[in-house]
Amino acid sequence: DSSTWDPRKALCSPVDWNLAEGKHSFVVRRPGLFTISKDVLEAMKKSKPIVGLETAIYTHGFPKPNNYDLALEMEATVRDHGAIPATIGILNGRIMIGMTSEQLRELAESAGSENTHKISRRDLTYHISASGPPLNGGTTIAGTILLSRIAGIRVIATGGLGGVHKGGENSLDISADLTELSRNTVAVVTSGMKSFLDTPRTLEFLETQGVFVSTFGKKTEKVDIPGFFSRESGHPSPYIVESPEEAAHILFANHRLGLDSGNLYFNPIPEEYEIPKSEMDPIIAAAVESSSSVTGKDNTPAVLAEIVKQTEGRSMEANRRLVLENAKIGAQMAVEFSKLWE
Ligand code: PSU
Ligand code: MN
Repeated sequence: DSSTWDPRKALCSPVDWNLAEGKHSFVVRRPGLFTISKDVLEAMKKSKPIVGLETAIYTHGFPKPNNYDLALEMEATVRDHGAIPATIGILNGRIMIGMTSEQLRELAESAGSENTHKISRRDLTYHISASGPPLNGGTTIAGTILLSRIAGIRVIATGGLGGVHKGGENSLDISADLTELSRNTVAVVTSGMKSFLDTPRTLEFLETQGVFVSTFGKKTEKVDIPGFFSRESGHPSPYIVESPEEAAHILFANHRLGLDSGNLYFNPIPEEYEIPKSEMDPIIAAAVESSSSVTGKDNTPAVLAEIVKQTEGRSMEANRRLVLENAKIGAQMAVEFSKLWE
């Protein structure tokens, strides 16, 4: 009975039943590395729609205790819209695909501690195999994409996408979110690149990498790539998608062709929660400036913390609202996708 399958004891993965049932080809051949929550395992077995959720937003985006509250709200929103949430992260050196609320609490409360890190592709193996104290990790979009792919999860809902940083043509600071999108057929629902990135260069990079880039909106209107806190960025979206159903069809076609590349679905922040671009631009510019000495993966959290400070928390509330909207759209896409995959 695979519902009692324990990755720490199992000699083989649940690959057989998953392949037999078709939808979630779970090809983990390294027992002991993954812990799949009971809910997610059950959903995989029954081929129910699943939405992958990242955790860097809890460990390195939202401060405590809001991070834990948001984790619960995200999961509830996915469920309210007919899908099962799979929050993905590293807890005590184990890759978690889905977590209980106690596990979510443990990860969220460990934010800021010296053994809790931000996990992209290059960080993953160290955290599950290093000697020393057990490590925790919040997976970035890149980390979440690659783990979702392994687990057969097709749709991820998140807040802000990493990209090419301003000055990236010199620093070469380009998020692994972009390269990971280029090699895994997973759909990512996001509200824009993080506000302080170089949008045109990020779009160029995504085009080169063959990533499908779209924004939800009306095809008869001009639609921008959203600017995260604001709906506009001044840069038109390459494609416009009108509904989660249409998005699911595009993702499905990508799977059928076996292109191996990812899909981006930008979902602009709802008008009532947006902070106008004119207001955010100077705040962002100042935050980037004051964090310019912080390099590598610590730069993003430093800039975000400064933006929260300068907006007196308004940016955090906007972020919360948009990420919950994305959980809803992600769930609707996963539901539509599962109808096509039948
Ligand atoms: N946007 C936020 N908070 C975050 C992130 C984005 O508002 O914590 C995270 C996401 O997990 C994203 C990551 O994948 O930042 C990108 O970081 P980097 O630029 O270091 O690749
Ligand atoms: Mn970077």
